[in-house]
Amino acid sequence: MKNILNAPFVVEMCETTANMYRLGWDERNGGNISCLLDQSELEQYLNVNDVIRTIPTGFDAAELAGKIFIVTGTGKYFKNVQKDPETNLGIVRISKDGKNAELLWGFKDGGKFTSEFPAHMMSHIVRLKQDPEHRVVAHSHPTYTIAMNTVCSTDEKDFTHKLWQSNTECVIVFPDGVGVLPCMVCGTEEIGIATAKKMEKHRLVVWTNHGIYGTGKNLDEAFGLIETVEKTAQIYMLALGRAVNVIPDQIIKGLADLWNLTVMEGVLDLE
Ligand code: 2HA
Ligand code: ZN
Repeated sequence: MKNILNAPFVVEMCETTANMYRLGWDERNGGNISCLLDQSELEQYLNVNDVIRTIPTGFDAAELAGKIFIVTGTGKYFKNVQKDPETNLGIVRISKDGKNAELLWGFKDGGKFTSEFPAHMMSHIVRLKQDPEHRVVAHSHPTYTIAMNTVCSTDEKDFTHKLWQSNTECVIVFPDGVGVLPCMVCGTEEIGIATAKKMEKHRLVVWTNHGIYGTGKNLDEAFGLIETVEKTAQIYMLALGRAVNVIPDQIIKGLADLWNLTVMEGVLDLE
């Protein structure tokens, strides 16, 4: 067996959480990440028949039965993942009935997965239907994204438009736009269901007064989506009220056409 601490999926989780912490996005225990693993890759590092313990999922995850995820722990700090991955991360397999997660590695101190596990798992279910190559759900509390969401309407077309208007990268990186949820109680099945519903159309979902979810085929893609929103939200907040040059809708359309992208409906006014 190879040493799991050198496995690319463990190393990448360590690097991503460390990057997010250093960027100031994940204070204290803020943020959580889950990544769908390939069983044959995992078998190079672990005997997947050895279940350490089972942890109730708290909701019906049967659609993901047999799927294996590496996930950050509840109450754990992104700041600490790199120095102790085996305590701050866990690898879990969803049981046949979807009621339990079978712990295969990690959460060494008796811990369990993030409180946002329902939102993560429900988002995986929806994103896998949109894109079979989907693997990652990442949640973070990036400062400028939350600031922009504080001063802007929660209308997701308006929020998406403001981002597209502020940085020419935006429509190219997220032509599908950003879904926005109103302020809700987090850590619940209800916010999980609402998040997953938004994920039918968007890879990015803002939780008002809280943070953002990004998804993708790998950690780079999920991180890159959040990073692009956050960079642009910073531009928006720095320029607030003083913008003279916003990107015209014709140019946004031109960028999308150049890259053969289908953009979120109802955002651009091209009359
Ligand atoms: O786990 O970010 O949304 C801490 C959070 C909850
Ligand atoms: Zn959060």
